[in-house]
Amino acid sequence: MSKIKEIAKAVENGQAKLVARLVQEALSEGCEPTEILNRGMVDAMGVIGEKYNNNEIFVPEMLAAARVMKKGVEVLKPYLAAEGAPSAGKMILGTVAGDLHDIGKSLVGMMIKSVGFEVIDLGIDVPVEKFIRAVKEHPDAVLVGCSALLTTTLPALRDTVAALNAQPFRSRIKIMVGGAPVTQAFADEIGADGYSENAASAAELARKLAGLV
Ligand code: B1M
Repeated sequence: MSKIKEIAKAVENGQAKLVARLVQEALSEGCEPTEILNRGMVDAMGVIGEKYNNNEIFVPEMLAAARVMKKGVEVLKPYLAAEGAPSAGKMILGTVAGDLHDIGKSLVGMMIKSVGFEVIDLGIDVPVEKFIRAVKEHPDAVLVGCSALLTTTLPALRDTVAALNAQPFRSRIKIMVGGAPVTQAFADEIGADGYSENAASAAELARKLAGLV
């Protein structure tokens, strides 16, 4: 079995210590960090989602897989995000109210950091007011990123963007949204400035929205 497949299996089986070792070994063997991330771990989370849909596994197993993925990402982090790069601007980021999914949002944050932004990560289950407070507290923020992973939290995403759109500071920020159930059409409909499908394209979009490209 290739190292990448071993990593995927370790994520699926909830083996945190094993995944940390395998990721380190894969890096030493010259595997690309993005390949380890996408083909090893993100694809495995897709398999976990499928199994959950088919009632083959339940929430505790999903949680275990998420913990393992976080361990693997910890090992990969220095290879994905360039720490200490000059700041391209400041971004406020969070997963919207009612939504506890943080892996995708955190990966987006890491990739955006890697292209030079300072990222203020508000975490998960972030109420509208907290987004607004953070933008007020950081007058140099140029981007706000909102993540939603559940179809049931799309209304919270809509409310968050609507509330940000109604603020006097609106003209100084650009709003970007993403997450599995979010589409470009939905982003347009709710009045966001941009949508991206994954963490790599989110970093490109951040640069574009900030006027850097
Ligand atoms: Co949840 N969950 N979950 N879950 N969970 C999903 C999302 C689901 C698709 C699984 C399934 O049914 N197949 C399903 C949603 C169905 C739907 O609404 N359509 C689901 C469900 C139903 C639930 C619960 C309701 C289950 C329950 O309790 N009955 C519950 C809800 C809790 C809540 O939030 N209130 C729940 C709970 C959980 C756990 C807590 C157990 C755990 C999360 C732990 C954690 O994050 N710390 C969990 C997990 C792990 C998943 C799956 C398996 C994996 C999510 C993940 O981390 N993916 C997921 C199935 C799946 O995704 N295939 C699932 C990997 C990650 C890299 O991808 O998050 O998509 P993703 O992020 C991507 C892009 O979406 C994009 O870039 C990221 C990186 O490339 N992106 C952005 C994300 N945010 C962005 C923001 C941007 C731009 C791009 O700009 C700002």
